[in-house]
Amino acid sequence: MSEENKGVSRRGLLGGTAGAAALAGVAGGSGGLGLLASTRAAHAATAKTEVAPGELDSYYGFWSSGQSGEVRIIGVPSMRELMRIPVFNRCSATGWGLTNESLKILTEGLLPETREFLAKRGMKTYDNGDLHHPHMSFTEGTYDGRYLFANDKANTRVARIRCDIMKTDKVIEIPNTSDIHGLRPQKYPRTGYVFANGEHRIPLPNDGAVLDEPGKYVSIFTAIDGDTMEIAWQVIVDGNLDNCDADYEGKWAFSTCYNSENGVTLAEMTANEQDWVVVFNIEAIEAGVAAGDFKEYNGVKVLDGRHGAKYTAYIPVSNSPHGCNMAPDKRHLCINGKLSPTVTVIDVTKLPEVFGGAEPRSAVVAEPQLGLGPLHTAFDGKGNAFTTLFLDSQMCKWNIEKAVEAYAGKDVDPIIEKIDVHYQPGHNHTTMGETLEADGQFLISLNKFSKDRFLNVGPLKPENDQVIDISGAKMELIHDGPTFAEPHDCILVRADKVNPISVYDRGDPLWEEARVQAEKDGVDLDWGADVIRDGNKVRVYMHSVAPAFSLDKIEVNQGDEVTIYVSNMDEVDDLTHGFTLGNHGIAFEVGPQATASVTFTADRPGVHWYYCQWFCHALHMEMRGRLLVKPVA
Ligand code: RUQ
Ligand code: CUA
Repeated sequence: MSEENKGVSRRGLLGGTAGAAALAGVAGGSGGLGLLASTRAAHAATAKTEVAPGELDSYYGFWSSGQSGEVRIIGVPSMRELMRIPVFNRCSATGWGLTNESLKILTEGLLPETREFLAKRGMKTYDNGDLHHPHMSFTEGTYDGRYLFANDKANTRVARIRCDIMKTDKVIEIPNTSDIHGLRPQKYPRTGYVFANGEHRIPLPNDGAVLDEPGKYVSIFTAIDGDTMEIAWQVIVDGNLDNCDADYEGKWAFSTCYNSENGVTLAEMTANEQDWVVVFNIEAIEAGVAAGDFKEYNGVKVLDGRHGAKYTAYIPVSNSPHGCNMAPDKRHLCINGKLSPTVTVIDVTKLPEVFGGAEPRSAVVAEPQLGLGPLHTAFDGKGNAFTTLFLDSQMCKWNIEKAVEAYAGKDVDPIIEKIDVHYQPGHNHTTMGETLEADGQFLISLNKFSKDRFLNVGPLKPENDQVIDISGAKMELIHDGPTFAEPHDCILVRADKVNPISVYDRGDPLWEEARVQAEKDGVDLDWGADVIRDGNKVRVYMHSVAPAFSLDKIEVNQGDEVTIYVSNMDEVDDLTHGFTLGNHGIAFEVGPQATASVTFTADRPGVHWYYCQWFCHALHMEMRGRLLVKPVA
């Protein structure tokens, strides 16, 4: 936090207008005039975010949650939290990480060595994650509503969420690399590839043979097939990978690289004046794969894309660039300077010449100086860009074409307007801003600190996501939205692009294993009320129709391995049941027309009640039964 921010309350500084901010400054920033002005501005602004009771938001916001490991769905502009989708975390409400169905998804994509490592610690999968970048699948340059993809920086994974049911359906661990950070789907012709950056450099293979020899570490760029969630190929690069994006023609992917020094300490990593952006030539890489120009590590085809390779180009930019954002004009790629006050604009139509031998910086067509700490840039689809200034705690609106003219020597100022946002904005995002349908309605500023902006909740403060109306000539701050750790990023998707179902299809592949087992056991998974004994394995098939389970008593012996399948046969919208088994750490959700199951060892003799924990009926409290565990002598 900068010196300025330490002393001064910013609560009164953030009115809707520059005038209010100036007045607050005069008043010392601690109430008085500034607070009044900002209160007035807030009243006028409320109308724009108000979505009346019963009315729907116009955008789905998909929010990352950082170290919480989940994705959250937020209605925009109201900023009402609509849902949480567990991904890399363990969820008490839904049973994610506990049910057999979720454990299958969470474990089947792990590397065998990881499974072994976790088993030694008594774990089946990780129960934490660090989810930074949620992005939707694309078709022809815009969101297609099929999937969301997200990275886990903590445990080197990538997950896919099905947007028809808003549940995670694939989680894979990425081999040969460490700590996936930047993640973006291919925009054209479709996704296609999901590009993922391994941020931290490690030896390849990382088996202990190389330890304190950083010169032998590598960073790896991964392309995942978004349809199969298998790894298509990987490319070794020089430097550290950070954020990435793809173009609108399916030709290129880009990654910002800091640490071109290949250092391992802060001083070493920031020594050079310049780092670079790496451009990946998709066609050349695919040809290299077809021609066999790779080595296999962990069953993955790994190409060498270090300096001099035909697969990559390294374009020098200032030290430690961060955000990497492709503009919807299909032409301009914005590389955010972070340590440098500039955004470097690359014209992607000049990239064939760079691959043909032209000087790499010849593709740079603008480099506006915007302010301190540019991190990420968003677009309005009208030729303007909005860049977060982390150190200045501002949002800077600038014009791309004017920046190009200024770089060519013309006396024009590309900066249109700057407004104060709350402390230290990281990502920002505009409505549909990373698609060809960018519509310039709202801009979100995801601010890392909230400090004095809300009621004090103790030393750990929420973050503050602010909504800015960008539809008019002036930016207008219209809403603050506190959020729990740590929304890194979000996307704003026009509501008509997303069409989830309300009731599951009984044929959904999610519970395929239950279906197969029921068939083997000769029972009806839909309408079962059966207990099948198979040695010391017991399989219980129940269904639920409000307000009852089809079994109100289950008898097992101490030491039995018990699997309980619950099928919710209610066909009504919003009629979710649950299954909680008391004093066993077992609870999960069963959506309408879904099946979910859990397996545990019945090693607590006695009477244990199970109950439905999802309010479903006037007799919801009565929706329960007993598990009788007979002690073995
Ligand atoms: S990064 S604050 Cu993890 Cu998206 Cu830029
Ligand atoms: Cu079923 Cu509550």
